[in-house]
Amino acid sequence: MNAKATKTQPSPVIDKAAFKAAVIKHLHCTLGTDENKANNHAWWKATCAAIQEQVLEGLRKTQKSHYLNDTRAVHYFSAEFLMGRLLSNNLQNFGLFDVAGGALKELGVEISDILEEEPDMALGNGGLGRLAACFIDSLATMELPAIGYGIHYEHGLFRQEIKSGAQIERPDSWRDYGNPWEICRPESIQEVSLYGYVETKYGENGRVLKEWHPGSIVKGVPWDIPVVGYEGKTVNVLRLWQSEASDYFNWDVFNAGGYVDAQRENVQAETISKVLYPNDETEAGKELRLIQQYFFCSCSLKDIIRRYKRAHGDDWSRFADQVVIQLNDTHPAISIPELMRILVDRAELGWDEAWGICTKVFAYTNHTLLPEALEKWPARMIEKILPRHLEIIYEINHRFMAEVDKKWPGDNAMKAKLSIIEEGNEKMVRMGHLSVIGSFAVNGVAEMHSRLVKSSLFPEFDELYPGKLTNVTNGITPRRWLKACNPGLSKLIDKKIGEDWPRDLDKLQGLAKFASNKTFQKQFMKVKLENKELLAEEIRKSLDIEVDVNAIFDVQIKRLHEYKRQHLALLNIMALYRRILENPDYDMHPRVFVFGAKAAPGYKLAKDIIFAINKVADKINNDPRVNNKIKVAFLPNYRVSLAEKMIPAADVSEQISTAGKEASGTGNMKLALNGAVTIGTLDGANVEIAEEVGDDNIFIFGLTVEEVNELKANGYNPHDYYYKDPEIKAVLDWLETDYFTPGKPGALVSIKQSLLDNGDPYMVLADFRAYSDAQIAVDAAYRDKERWAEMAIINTAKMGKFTSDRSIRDYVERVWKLSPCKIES
Ligand code: 4GP
Repeated sequence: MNAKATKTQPSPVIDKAAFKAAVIKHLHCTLGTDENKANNHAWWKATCAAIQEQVLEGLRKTQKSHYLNDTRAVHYFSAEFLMGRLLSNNLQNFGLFDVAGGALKELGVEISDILEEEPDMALGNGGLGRLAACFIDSLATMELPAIGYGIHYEHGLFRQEIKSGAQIERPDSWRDYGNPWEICRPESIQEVSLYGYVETKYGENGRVLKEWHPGSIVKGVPWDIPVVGYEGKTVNVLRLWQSEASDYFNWDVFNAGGYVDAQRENVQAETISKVLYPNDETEAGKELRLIQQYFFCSCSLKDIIRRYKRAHGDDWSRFADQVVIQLNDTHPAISIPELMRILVDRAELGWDEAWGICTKVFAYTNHTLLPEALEKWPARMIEKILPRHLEIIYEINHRFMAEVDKKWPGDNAMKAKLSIIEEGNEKMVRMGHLSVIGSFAVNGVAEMHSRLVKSSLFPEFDELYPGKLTNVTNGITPRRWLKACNPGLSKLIDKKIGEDWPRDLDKLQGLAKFASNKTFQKQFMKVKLENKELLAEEIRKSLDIEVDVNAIFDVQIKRLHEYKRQHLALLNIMALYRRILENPDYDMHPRVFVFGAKAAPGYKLAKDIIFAINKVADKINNDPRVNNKIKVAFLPNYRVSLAEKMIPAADVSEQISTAGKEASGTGNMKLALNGAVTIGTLDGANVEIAEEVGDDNIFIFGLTVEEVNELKANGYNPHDYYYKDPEIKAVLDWLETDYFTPGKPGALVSIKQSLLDNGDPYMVLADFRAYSDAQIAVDAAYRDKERWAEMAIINTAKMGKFTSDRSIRDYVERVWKLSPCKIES
């Protein structure tokens, strides 16, 4: 190896002997056990406690430096943070992974075993929540003052079991045996008001004063999760709020003999942070969900204000210089009227001054164009839970309507279109409009998505506020998604181009010149093979299916949704199966189709698709005529820690959404970074991935956004494809028989119905032939081993753009205007 390696691996802060001593100390003094009695769980906890010593020291120094420098900070408001496991990440970031591994080995413990003890922190559904986790990793790594704010859900995303092919949801209990990372901060408890009524009073000079008399008060208890940056210098905080009954409210009832009533209040209050809603990209409407949103926003704003006041007292003039708040989707949009309420009703600022502050503080990220995902709340519901906020929303809207009238005089249709309030049978509050109006910047999450936000979602807002709508393409942290999850490839890269790529991912470009080097190709593909062996083992353990590691590992991992089109992949698998049955010599390289996906519990068709994949898998995997050319493995309970095992082993990355529907995608980036070649549509960030890797190193197929729109406008009829293409017809008809579900004909028919009777809303049939042909091209390309290795290497080499450090840099320059803060030791 010939690299002029720049050595910037984090240097270990303590040595093996000291780490070992720390683990033993915690085994004895924190856990009250010893080396002979400890099981893996105890070893895991003791190891966490040992590294937590370093983490907390870093946290203390960071907070002190931020305070002394009175730093401007970003506050990332998100209802979801999909963190996954933290031990390996924290060890890596302190440069202590090998040290810990060595220390544990001397104690007779394998680090890989104890890492498996950690439950995933699954406080999110999918893309949006995992993005938040990658962003706070980058913020800490880039030494930027930042706090993540969210909800301390007692139960995260459900655990998925598969029974007879169908998804069963089980509760997730990530904190059942204690969580070693989190720190409770009772000194920073906040109180949150709900329900009640608003009293209007008149103050000096006839000033109208509003007083909200809440019907209920709950407590927000903060739990801090330290977020360690790479090289461990900055340790920021993720602050998650847990709801509890307010003492003051319950004791009154309790003392009056109402023990049961007091308990009921307790239960109601604690329900707020009990569970994460398991829907991604689906409509709102549930009262508890709105309460959750308000609860964490109100706690977080009060926390920010408390911190600000400690430095600046009642002088609000610097608030917008010190504070920027990023709204991760519209879920935290209720923060806008809440800040207005605090400024106008509590701090007694005039409306214009308050609005001036507000609109310099908030920025909003849109993550989806799907109409069903654009949050709207019944005005009546807001009025009941947050009566004062509804008044404020009306006032914001009233003033905004005047602006609209100035721009488009007398245009009532325009007013109706842009209003925060949607009139109809039931008055609804459009949270997207509120977010755009109350923010100084609005961004989409990939070039194409941001273009569509401007041209189809908010075109008039773009006209009204030129420059407010912008783009920040998503990114992923290479520390978790390459360095930690793929040690084999990371070490190979270190040797080839040096060790500083986790901080500066553009450095991976240096691999491109070795892409056609036979020796490097062999080394690269050897790592891939080893990763495939590990995944094969996982598949064997979990599903009792044997897969050939020389087969193409074709991976589709993401939430189950019609627009992501797992059923398109399924139809192609069925078509391949049929071709083999019709022609036993059908020429294809063996392929293993690996799926991971959770369906929202109430999303019937998504669950039917999971069932269908499993039923088709059963049949194909056990049919000797297939001769092992196809295997299908649906791995249950897809989550961050499973993704970390699947991604390094993938040859092919499936990114096959209907063009215009996937805002960005981030799995596409993780897979390509680990040397998988994408088969995908021109959708979301696939477009930018294609730009980076070049057309020769990606398989693009299918309708473009323009073609999708044109076909829709001309009256798309899926029956045309059904009757024209005999293979499509045969495969869809197959779903109606009992071939895959013996004795139960029609068990899979809902998929056929959605594609024919229901009009195929995501144009699966229109794209089927192009997809199937692209898969044949993938097959051919894979057989040329050297060409394939070159493609895989180029994919890794060209992913520099997709580090979340670059996304954060874009946010800092375009939106947040933040400076890093050096941490004094
Ligand atoms: C997701 C989008 O579907 C995905 O394309 C994007 O990469 C991700 O956000 C992060 O921006 N949306 C959601 C959601 O997860 O719940 O709307």
